[in-house]
Amino acid sequence: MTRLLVSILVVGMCCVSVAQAKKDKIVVHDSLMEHGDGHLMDMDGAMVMNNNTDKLPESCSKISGDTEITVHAGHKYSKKFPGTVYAYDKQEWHIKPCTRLTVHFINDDHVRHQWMVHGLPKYIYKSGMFHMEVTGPGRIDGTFILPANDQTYLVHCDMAQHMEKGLKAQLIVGKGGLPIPSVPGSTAPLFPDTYPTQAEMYPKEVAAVAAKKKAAATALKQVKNNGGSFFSVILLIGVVVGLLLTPILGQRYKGQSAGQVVSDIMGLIASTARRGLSFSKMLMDKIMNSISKPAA
Ligand SMILES: [Cu+2]
Repeated sequence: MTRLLVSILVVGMCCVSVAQAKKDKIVVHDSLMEHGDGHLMDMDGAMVMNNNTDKLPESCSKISGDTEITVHAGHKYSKKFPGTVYAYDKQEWHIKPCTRLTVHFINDDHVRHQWMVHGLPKYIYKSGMFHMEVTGPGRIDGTFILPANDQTYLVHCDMAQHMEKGLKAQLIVGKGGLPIPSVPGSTAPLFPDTYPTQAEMYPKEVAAVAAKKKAAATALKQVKNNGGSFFSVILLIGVVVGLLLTPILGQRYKGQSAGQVVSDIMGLIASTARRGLSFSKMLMDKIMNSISKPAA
């Protein structure tokens, strides 16, 4: 019986592993349809835009050589960059000018990822772009020819938030140009995160809190020095009540002028006094009635 259960368990685990492996299997998209102008697509979410194997950029007299790179995109590559969700396996590629570059782009995730280059000559590449994308685990191959000038090109995934979450890199041709900012692990961020102290962020508010604490400590000290006299206790209670009421009143009278605040407080006092008098009168009437009422 035990052997039977162990056998069932082992077979079950094997089935789960096989199913997972099948799910993560990299699909090779090698039967793309040519739609014209270097636009290649299939029905399974794979696409290359502006594929170019033979049109020379004006700055090149000939193709200097053929180079192939394999690029991975996936969540697992982001682990070395805290705060990111996705990344390419590399963040920089150095390529010689006028190279015919073939990119084997592999998406390791179960989402849609792209490898897009921007800033290419628009007379060859529509919108100045070379674009590859794969939906789900899969591989796609595309080729383009780089110009002769030393330049650094932005590479990214244009799916919403994917670049901001780490899918950003740079393609450095020749000596390169100005670096692309905020490439994870490679270049300085455009908007660096800083971690200022509260005192640096809110100097007035922090100073006010410190002043209140100091006032409370001074009052307490006076109470101790005076042996807890009646007036000192009253002073301490006043300070504590004041400290407690300050944020409440501050919230209530936020944005109001001093005149408005005084007027509102006077109104509150008058209203409270009227209610107190009214209550006292009602109480007195009841007492008088009960006294003057003849006993049954
Ligand atoms: Cu993506």
